Amino acid sequence: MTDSPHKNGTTRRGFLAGTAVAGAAAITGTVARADAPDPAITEVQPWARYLGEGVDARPYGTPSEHEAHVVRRNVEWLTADPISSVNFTPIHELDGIITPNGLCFERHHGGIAEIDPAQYRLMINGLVDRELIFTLEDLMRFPRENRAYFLECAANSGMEWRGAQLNGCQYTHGMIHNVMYTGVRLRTLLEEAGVQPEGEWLLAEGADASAMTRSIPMEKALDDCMVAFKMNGEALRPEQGYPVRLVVPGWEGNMWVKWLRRLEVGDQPWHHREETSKYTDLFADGRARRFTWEMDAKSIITSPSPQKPISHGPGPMVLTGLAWSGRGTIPRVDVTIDGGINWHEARMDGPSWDKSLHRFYYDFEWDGSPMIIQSRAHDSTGYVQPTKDELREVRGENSIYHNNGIQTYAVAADGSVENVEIA
Ligand SMILES: Nc1nc2c(c(=O)[nH]1)N[C@H]1C(S)=C(S)[C@@H](COP(=O)(O)O)O[C@H]1N2
Ligand SMILES: [Mo]
Repeated sequence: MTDSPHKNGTTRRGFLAGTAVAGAAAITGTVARADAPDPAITEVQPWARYLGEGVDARPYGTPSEHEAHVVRRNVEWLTADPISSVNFTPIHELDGIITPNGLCFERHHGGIAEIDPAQYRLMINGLVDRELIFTLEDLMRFPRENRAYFLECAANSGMEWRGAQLNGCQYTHGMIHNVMYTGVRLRTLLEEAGVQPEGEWLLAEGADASAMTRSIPMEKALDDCMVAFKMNGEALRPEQGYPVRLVVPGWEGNMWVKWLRRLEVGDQPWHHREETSKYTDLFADGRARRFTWEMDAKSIITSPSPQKPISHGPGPMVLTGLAWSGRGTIPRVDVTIDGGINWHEARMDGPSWDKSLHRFYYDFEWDGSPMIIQSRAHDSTGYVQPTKDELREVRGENSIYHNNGIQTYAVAADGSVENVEIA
């Protein structure tokens, strides 16, 4: 076997040679321990002294008890009550691009609807040739597809418009998840109903207590929207709209109606609370910015981050994060560790799918001194993620939604990390 070049020019041979000398790790730049004997490897450990649980002990598997801290969390003072509220995906603890089902952030306006799948119905009415009602079983008989898409709430990072607020990317960027959906193209169902020529808008309505409704232009409905019943291979979770939710790729999460019960075809957009007030962006002069559905390109370093400080000393380290765009893929992410003086092209790894999360890494040798770290996404349309100040120049500081500005972290010599802004 040949020596494969390791990062920083350290080779496999260098690694092996290094293990011969106690304390050589720092010198060779390897991360493995050489200070034997290490009881964790030389002693028989407790878990090897007894037979473990058998195959039927855990019919539905859950994470190790040592991962109990990896959970969705909310910020209690953010909303008045947990029924119309939000919690956040622990993105600082995850890797790759897929969000595990139990960790997908939740945003409900009227709590979780608990729907009996046998009583589930989806209705298509309005300007159609045939008004239709589908059962869940009916939906399963149409050709289906599998696609991974991110869902980002338009309010993600919304607390940060006036300056650095919340210490942790879970809270500042965790209103996002990325799931592999299985479902039927919305187009297939609309063709079954026969959309009439004047039918230019679609009203999607949820079956939950909030009966949330959103207007969606027919062009988008006929493009890549899905009526999904599986997430990451299994049934949707109740929190995510069981048994059926609308998937509106690249567009703000609010349009992805959960517990989908009705689709009405009309000739103009509907006007209602969600659309006219809550999810409207304000410009500095008070004018409103409406119909801002596509999510702009954005990125966030997930580790190191305030909840994920550096836990080791100087030497090799992995910086990683997520990037996404509602308009396509992310061919490139830049990373700086000196507050923007030098930018390095990050290493993209994993699938590069349309309107899906992308994973980036920057593998480097940390010299142990403080750093100012940032990431900057470029999407497949050529759009480059703006700084927060560039965004504020256009949108002012009274905005809530669609904050896709570059995040800055200050890393101290002890490895702790803080959410900051630099001029
Ligand atoms: N029926 C219904 N659909 C809904 C909502 C809701 O409250 N009711 N919330 C919306 C909002 S604002 C967002 S951001 C997403 C959140 O999806 P999630 O809970 O899967 O994260 O669902 C959207 N769909
Ligand atoms: Mo949302």
